[in-house]
Amino acid sequence: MKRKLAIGDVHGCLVSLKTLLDHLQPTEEDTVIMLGDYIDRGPESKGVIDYLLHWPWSAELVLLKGNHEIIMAEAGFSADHLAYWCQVGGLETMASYDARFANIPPSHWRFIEKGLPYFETKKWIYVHGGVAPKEPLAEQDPVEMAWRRFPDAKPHQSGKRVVCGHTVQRGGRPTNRGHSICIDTGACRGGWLTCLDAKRGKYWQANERGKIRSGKLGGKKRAKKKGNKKPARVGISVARALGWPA
Ligand SMILES: [Mn+2]
Repeated sequence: MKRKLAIGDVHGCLVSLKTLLDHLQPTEEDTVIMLGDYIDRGPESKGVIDYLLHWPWSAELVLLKGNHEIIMAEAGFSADHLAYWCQVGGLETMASYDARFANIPPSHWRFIEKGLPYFETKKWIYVHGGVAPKEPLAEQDPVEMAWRRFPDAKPHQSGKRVVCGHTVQRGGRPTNRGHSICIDTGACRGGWLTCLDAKRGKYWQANERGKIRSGKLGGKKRAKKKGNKKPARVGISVARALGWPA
């Protein structure tokens, strides 16, 4: 059985990632698409990168780039960049390298840089944040694709449906809006790491306690009414100051 298995934001949650893949046992017929945000906030960012660099499965592995990989790659540019990274979970990543930049091997820096902006199949688009609705994918800005938020998602002109991460779904389950499905379910915040087989509408989730559960994707939900906007976090204002769209 050929499967396209999309996995959401890992954020250093190695136990969740291993638990999920041990359960799914992806074979050479499968493709595993990692949606990015491998690092930051969670306990084992270094371990997650090592695991993916030494991918133990015969399934093809597709690695997308999340906004946290972009932030880490730019952390060395200036004190402001470094401070921003630390605010959004970089401290935990640094801790996983014993708090020394010199301990981050070149292979890990290359890993951080190499992720793709998106991956597409005949019917699906996989991306970290989201896509601009009216532009061909190849013409879109990769940084914007990593930062777009799920509530702003609109159908893409190609007619393909989008699978994304990046925006934590508070209920701990993936959200299906028809044209777009978000599978970031807050792995590093005591939540779940989600893997979605979009074609079959089936998902599996694991957490840091090594638990597994599964479910069927629900029907599309209406967008919630606007209003009651939460105040932006400190990190977001820094991101704006540095020219990153929040
Ligand atoms: Mn993200």
